[in-house]
Amino acid sequence: MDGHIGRISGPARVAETDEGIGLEELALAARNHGLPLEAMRDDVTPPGLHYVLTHYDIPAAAEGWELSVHGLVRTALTLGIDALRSFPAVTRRVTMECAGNGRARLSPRPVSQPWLVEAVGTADWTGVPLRVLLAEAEPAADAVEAVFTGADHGIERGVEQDYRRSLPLPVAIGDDPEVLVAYEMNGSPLPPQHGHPLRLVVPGWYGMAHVKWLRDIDLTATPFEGFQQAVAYRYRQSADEPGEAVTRIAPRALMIPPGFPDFMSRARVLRPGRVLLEGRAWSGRAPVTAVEVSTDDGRSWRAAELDPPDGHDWAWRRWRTSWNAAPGRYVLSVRAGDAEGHVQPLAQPWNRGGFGNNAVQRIPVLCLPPD
Ligand SMILES: Nc1nc2c(c(=O)[nH]1)N[C@H]1C(S)=C(S)[C@@H](COP(=O)(O)O)O[C@H]1N2
Ligand SMILES: [Mo]
Repeated sequence: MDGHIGRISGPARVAETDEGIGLEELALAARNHGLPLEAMRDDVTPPGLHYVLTHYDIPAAAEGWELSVHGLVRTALTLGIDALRSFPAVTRRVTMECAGNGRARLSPRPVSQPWLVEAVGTADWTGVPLRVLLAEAEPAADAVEAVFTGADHGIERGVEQDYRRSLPLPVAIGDDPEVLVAYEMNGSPLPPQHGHPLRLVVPGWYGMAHVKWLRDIDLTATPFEGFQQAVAYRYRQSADEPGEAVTRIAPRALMIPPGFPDFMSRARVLRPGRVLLEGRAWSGRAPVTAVEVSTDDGRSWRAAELDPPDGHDWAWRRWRTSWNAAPGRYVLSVRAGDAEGHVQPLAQPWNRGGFGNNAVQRIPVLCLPPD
């Protein structure tokens, strides 16, 4: 499972690759999928091309779905979809990225969904701000977290459980970013794989926080210690340290691979002359301020042109530059930096779960001799 971190033995040894684990990874990779990088041409990811990550099975969305808001509140709420739709709707453009994006490049490779760099997508999400629902419910003074439960479940470490994650109350009721209880994606009801009929959208946070098939919100007096919070989704080097929680998205820029593929040489092939290099950049921590491109495998860098802010503060931004390609072999890279000074590293930030690996993308390119 994404965040299934119990089966590797630390940086000094390679990951286990027995048949059972190999098949588990194949099963995950067969049900989930990434964004074809050429889909970064679009501001909003076209239907069906947004990445998908489900840990368990997609639950049936029965008629009469209800969201319950309870626990440390003055007024417990039970809201059907029509009741949620009767609140003023807001739409936010949000880039979502799996915390495991980049995992497949790590060495040793943590055994889990083997993303290269494609676990990302951008959608217009419509729904009700969570803070509006919580204001109706009136949290008690001693509430510290909101715990969100999805309708899907499975067994983790021998214990059957629902997919469940929490947010600190200040994040849940914050207005920047504003957390949404969403019922539409790109103007249509949520598709089954993206959480139909309800999901959480937490702008700027890695995917695991955006609980799909949302059916329950519980306000609690103590921090949630469940599997997907306290065991999975922690940055740790060894199994016995508590580690740090995985929260916001580290900056990343990606390039649409130019030219066309040659699977034998694993290089992109193109012809000499001017080549448009373009892609997207994002950060869940602070606005992206700079994007740089390298054509010599990271030895030298030059600035790319970054689109100005367009009011979608939690969505990726387009960047582009042009390159005069001469015959030869190259490795193209791109890196983003944000307003808080975070810059993408050249080397992998290794951890047991393979989270937050935002090492720069490398694209081998072969530029052919002139025709
Ligand atoms: N209920 C539930 N919510 C979930 C998950 C899940 O397995 N079950 N996966 C999480 C993870 S790890 C990610 S990366 C995102 C993926 O959202 P998407 O499939 O809509 O792109 O959903 C999150 N929400
Ligand atoms: Mo994820």
